[in-house]
Parts: sequence; C-alpha cells; structure tokens
Amino acid sequence: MRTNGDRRRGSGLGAAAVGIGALGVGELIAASRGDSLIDAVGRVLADTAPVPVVETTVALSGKHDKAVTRLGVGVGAIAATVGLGALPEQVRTPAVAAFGVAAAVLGFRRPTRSPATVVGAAAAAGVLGVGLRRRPRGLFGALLWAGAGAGLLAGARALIRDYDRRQGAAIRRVGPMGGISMVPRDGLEEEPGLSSLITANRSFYVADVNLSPPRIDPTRWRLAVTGQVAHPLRLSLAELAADAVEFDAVMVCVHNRPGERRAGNGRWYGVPLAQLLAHAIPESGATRMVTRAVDGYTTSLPVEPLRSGAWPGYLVIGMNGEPLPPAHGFPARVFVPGLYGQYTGAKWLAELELTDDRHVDYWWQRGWPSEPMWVTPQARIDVTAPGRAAAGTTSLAGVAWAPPHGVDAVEIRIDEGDWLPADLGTELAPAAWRRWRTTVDVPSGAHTVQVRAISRSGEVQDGTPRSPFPSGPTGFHSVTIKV
Ligand SMILES: Nc1nc2c(c(=O)[nH]1)N[C@H]1C(S)=C(S)[C@@H](COP(=O)(O)O)O[C@H]1N2
Ligand SMILES: [Mo]
Repeated sequence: MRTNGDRRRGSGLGAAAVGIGALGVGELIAASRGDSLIDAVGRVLADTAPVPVVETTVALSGKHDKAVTRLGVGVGAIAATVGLGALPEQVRTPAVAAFGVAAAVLGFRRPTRSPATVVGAAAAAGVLGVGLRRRPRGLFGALLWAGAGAGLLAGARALIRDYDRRQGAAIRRVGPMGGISMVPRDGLEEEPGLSSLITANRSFYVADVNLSPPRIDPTRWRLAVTGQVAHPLRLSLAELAADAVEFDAVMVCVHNRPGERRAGNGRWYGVPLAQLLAHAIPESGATRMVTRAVDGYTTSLPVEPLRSGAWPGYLVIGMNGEPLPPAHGFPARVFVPGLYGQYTGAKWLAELELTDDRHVDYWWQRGWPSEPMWVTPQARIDVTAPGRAAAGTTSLAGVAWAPPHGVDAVEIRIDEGDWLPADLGTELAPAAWRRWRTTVDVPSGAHTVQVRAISRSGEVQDGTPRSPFPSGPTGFHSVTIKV
C-alpha cells in the first residue's frame, strides 16, 4: 500500500522526469539551428548574476566555469519543474505559461537572440504544462520521460557538434595566419610539467561570458570601423591579413590568482591599431574606441594611447599560426598586451566604434573599475622535482610575466627566508611570459616555497593575498615540498 508520502515523492520524481523531457524537447528544437537553450539561459545568468555569485563560481570552478554553469542550468531547470509540480493545478498552469513567456523573452533579448531558442523555450513550456498535468506516477513512467529527455539532449548535442564541425571547416578554409614555423626557444631545458614557451591553442585558457562561442561566417564577416571617424571602414579578413604582423604576448585573466592557469602565452598575428586608426581618422571628440562583439559584449579603450602607439594594441586575427579558434574569438579580437583580458578588447569582434566617454562597458555595469587595468607581475611554480645534479636537491621551474615591460627577475624563498634569484630563459618579447628554473638544497622535511616576479619597470610582485574583484589578485604562489 502506498502512503501519502510515497505518492508525493513519486510525483516529485515524475515532475523531475517531465522536466528532463521538456528540456530535451526545447534543446533539440534550438539545436536544429545550432543554438542551445541551456547555453542561452547560461548567458542570461552570466549577465544578471550578482558580482559575489559570479566571483564565487569563478573561484570555485576554476577552468570549468562553463561546465559548472551548464550543469547549474540543467539542475536548476529540473528543480524548477519539481517546484512547479508541487503547486495546485489552478496556479501551476499560469505559472508554467509565465515561465515559458519569460524564457522566450530572455531568449530573444540580446545577446542570445535566436528564433530557434525562443521556439524551443515555448515548446519546452508546452511540454511542461501537459507533462505536469498527466505526470507519470510510477517509476517506469518517470524513467520513460527521463530516458526520452536524455535521448533528445544527446541528439541536440550531436546536432550542435555538427554545426561546430562545419564552423571548423570554414575556419580551415581561411588558411594559415602567420608563420609559427620557427618554433621559438628560450634555452631552458624542457621537463615534464613545465609550461611550454608558447601555449598551444588547445591548451589555452578560455574565459568569457558565453557558454558556447558565437559562430561567424568568415566569407560574410567584415570588421566595421564606425562612429566618429572621417573614414568609416569595412574590412574583410583577407584585407586585414594583408597588414598583419606577428607579436608574442601573454594574455592574463583578471581572475588569475597566483598559481592558477588563466594565462597563456601566444604568438599572435594582427594589425596594429595605430595603423587602423590612421586609416579611419578619429574625429576630435572621439575619446574612446568601443570593441563590440557580435553577441553584444563590449570593452572600450582610450583612443589617444592607441593612436600614438604608446599602448601597442592589435586587431588580432591569428593565434600560433592559425586563424583564431572559435573559443578565442574567431575571426577577430582586440588585444593590448599588458591589459587584463577583460579590459584588453572583445573576442568575436563585430565593430570598432569611435565614440566619447558616455559609453559604458560590460564590466563597468558590474562594479569593475572603468579605467583599463594593467596586469601585475606574477610568477608561478610549475615543477618541483628531485634535482638531477646532486642527491637531496630540488629542482624548481615555472613561468613569470610582467607585461608590457617584461620580467627582470624571478626570485624564490624557502620557509619565508631570504629571496634568491632564479635563472631565466631568454625573453621572447617583454610582453610575453618568461620561464625560470633553479635548484635548491634544503634539509629533509617539509618546506614552503614561494616565488615572485619583478618587472623591468621595477614593480615587485605584491605578496598580500587579495581576491580578484575589483582591483585584480595579488599574493604569492606557494607550494609545499617534501625532501
Ligand atoms: N566578446 C567577448 N570578449 C571577451 C570576453 C567576453 O566575455 N566576451 N572576455 C574577456 C576576458 S574576461 C578574458 S580573460 C579574455 C580571455 O581570452 P581567451 O578566452 O582567448 O583566453 O577575453 C576577453 N574578451
Ligand atoms: Mo577574464
């Protein structure tokens, strides 16, 4: 005999299963155009979540912030259906309808505007309404709904992968961008765990507010230079490539606390912004250059230092010899070496708009400072291994950066003792990261090793532990070695 409690549990389970089914239907419809309902909701969350929620998610999820957000959307959707399922029917039907309308409106608002996503949201709400009314009671019915939903979700993933494959083919047709042929060397011996001098595209960290990168057709794409300029420009990828040059620089996310890996060293290919601006000729009132992405994200930069070349910024179209991968902003992004990623310019660039100081950037609206923020010197320990030269010694190695001035010294200390200099690899460019290595001889037992970078401008890495928001992280990377 079933008790009331059993029935309630059973119906909660049924509601959860209906939720999975509805999500599957919505996702499959969105995926028919290569879009994703889940990712659209994820973007809305990224845009609207309060700063402490965003910061905590980033801090706890590391490089997996997108997977965690996606999981959160899925779990949240199922929890919401269980909640809706617990409502009396007179309330539930209007609630489901409101839910559907809200989802459709959110789906349609920039930047996630996509008809397939809106239709998907509406269909999911319809399935939810019907499914909750005739909810499966038994385990078998619940399994059937959940299984069907999971199958539809898998089908949607396959469709999306297919769109991504086509995008990959379109990017390959663009051809190489820059010549990575001469693999750069810094004279330091390679060893397991030590970061490569140049970070491969597939290992390069990805940070942005999208759950999946926007897809852009390179044959139709043009970079528009608009606003307060004497000569508005519309440039194709081929036209940009004709003026591109190669440069080495480290890209660093403002969320990169010491020891973390939200930083990568690239050999980039791009057009100097000073040159682009010289063609466009900004008018006298144009004080800011807004870098606007196809998905509505913006970052702006002051025009004067870009124009004069005091800040050597680039309109980047190539990364390590290839066109930018989708996750890194294909077909173009703006990069000013030395500025943190969120200030350095947008990926998936649509337009450069010359305007005045009234423009408000994406991050300013979220409490971050409005002035561009410079990367502070940071060093990381990648390797702690038994030294090869003598028994009992420990070999330490890693990377350090201080763009745009360059790394002048890397120092380590044991158990908060005196700072000792490490050996440095040859510098690729001041804006690039620099590898370091040293060997220490310490008595047996556990010891704390800390590392710091000193920039050529004389800035010494600040050891006070500080969270990224709002002025960037500080502190030392610290590891324990056992000898
Ligand atoms: N369009 C767009 N561009 C963006 C972002 C974004 O969210 N949207 N994030 C910025 C941030 S915070 C960083 S750290 C860098 C990361 O670049 P990467 O993913 O190529 O490492 O991109 C920047 N450009
Ligand atoms: Mo970032």
